[in-house]
Amino acid sequence: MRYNPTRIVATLILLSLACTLPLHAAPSGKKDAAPDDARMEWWREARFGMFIHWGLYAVPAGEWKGKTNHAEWIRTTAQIPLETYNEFLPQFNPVKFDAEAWAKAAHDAGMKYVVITSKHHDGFCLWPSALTDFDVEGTPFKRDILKELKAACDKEGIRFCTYHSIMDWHHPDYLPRRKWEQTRSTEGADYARYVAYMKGQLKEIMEQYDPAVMWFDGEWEGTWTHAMGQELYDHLREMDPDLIINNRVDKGRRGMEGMSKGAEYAGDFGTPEQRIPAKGLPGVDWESCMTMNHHWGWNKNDAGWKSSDDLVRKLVDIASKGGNFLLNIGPKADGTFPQESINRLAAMGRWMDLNSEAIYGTVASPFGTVPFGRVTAKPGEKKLFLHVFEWPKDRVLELPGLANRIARVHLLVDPDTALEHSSPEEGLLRIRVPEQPPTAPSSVVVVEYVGELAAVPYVPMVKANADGTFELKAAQAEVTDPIRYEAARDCLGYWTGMAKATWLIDHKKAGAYRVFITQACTAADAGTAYTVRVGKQELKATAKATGDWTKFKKLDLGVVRLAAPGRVEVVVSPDQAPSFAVMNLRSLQLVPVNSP
Ligand code: H79
Repeated sequence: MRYNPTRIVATLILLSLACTLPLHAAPSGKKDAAPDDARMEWWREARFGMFIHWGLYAVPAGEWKGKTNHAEWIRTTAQIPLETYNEFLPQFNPVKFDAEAWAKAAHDAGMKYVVITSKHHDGFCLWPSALTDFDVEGTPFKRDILKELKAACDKEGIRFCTYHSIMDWHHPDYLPRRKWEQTRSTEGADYARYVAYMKGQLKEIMEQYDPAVMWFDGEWEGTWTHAMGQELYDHLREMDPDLIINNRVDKGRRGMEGMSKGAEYAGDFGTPEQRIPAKGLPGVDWESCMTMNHHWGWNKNDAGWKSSDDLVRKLVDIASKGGNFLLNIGPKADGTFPQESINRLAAMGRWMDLNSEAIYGTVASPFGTVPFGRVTAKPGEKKLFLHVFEWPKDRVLELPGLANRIARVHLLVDPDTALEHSSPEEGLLRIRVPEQPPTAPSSVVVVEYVGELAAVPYVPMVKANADGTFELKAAQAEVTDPIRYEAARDCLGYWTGMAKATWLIDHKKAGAYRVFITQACTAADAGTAYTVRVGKQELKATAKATGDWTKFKKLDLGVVRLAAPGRVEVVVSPDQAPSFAVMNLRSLQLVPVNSP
């Protein structure tokens, strides 16, 4: 077979699409919408929460026998025998633990809920459980960490929630054993008895600490079944009808992408881990959980901290797609948060102090990712919040895709000063903004609109150069599937079907224009007939061989006449299905012809 990089890349892209689509399905089964809306209300409003991974693994702090890349998985990643791991019990004495300081740090960062590991995969319990000795009571510390944190959260007005691992590397009845742990006998082990133990512990947690969310994990091993997940979901909801439960209670999670595979699986929200979905997921509840560096549990050697600016923009990105951000802290063995985490929480809090109105209670906007940043929406208040990451140097902010009449535009931090703006024209709203961004890394411009929010597809309009030539670049085209803009080659590629590329030009001068195309095509694939339509006029051509997909040539296609000034659509589309791909298209040019 002939080596064809374009074909290979196209195949890879199609394959990766096939693996990730559809992005989501309903996260949960078997319930009627209305009561769920009431139950989910606070959670949807919240948008920002704190994850806390804390347990015995804070003692080794990620390091074992010279290797430094461990954390909460250390018992397995370092293959530590059970008796050796138990030796962390007498070493766990976090005397500086101050639940009120933790809850206050979450509150001041703008977080509305806290999810703490009641038990991680290692099986260690942060509360004094009557059902095991492998708990905080078995350490010198003895204090009930969940109880203290629950009280502190209540005081700060933060919802207290718990993470609980289904997988358990400590309980003798849990199965399977790790592969490297085959010497630990499974004789007499009874998984059903383990499930009863876990349910007993969950009952303790529910009764003593009344969590608002039960966040399950470690559900993927074969011993845990869909029937068990559904049963546990129903059981917990019966104990507390308001309880919110993540989708890892059941077996429907689609890997680390985290959304559920279908409505037959239990769980109230999807759980993307260490990632943010590329697009909003309308009508689906989801929460991206993420670390501040590369580990969940405390790792003293991990210096890979995300910047505060990055974290603020991630929060905005997630909110603009309709999700929650569950941002992790891995407290140290002395009971304090790492200073790097404290600094980042404080920075996010300073940003939230000025901008939280554009986060809390917002929903995904229909605009997706826009050139300047992201957009959140409050349809009930008829407000859009433009989160500007890239502040425009020319002081003109452009929102593509809005069709509504505009009531008023202002900076979120300066509601009394109305900003000048255009009325949306061809779906483009232009706003005059001050020179400096008020709250970098993301500054919020509020757009109050009239009527129901109406988003329209937007094609940026191309204006003529000084000499009257229109330069229609690949990057500016509006394309249909499967055409894609290839940045590396600066062209429209993957043109393997009857797809079209469209530009809109804004011509001021009537007259004749000569049309040129800059394209590339192999000899084997050349010859596809296509049409360039300029307004109502059509030019017919065939894709020419240029030697290679990466060798571009500029070709003369003929002359068109543009009458009275106005907007004209320019469309390139094949007349026949290509045998492989139509061409790689870099640009069109419309050059004024001087003699009339
Ligand atoms: O608690 C933190 C991690 O310790 C825990 N989840 C976060 C919140 C975590 N457990 N495992 N992992 C992270 C990564 C493991 C992923 C895999 Fe799988 C488990 C790959 C294969 C089995 C889950 C199930 C993802 C794909 C299938």
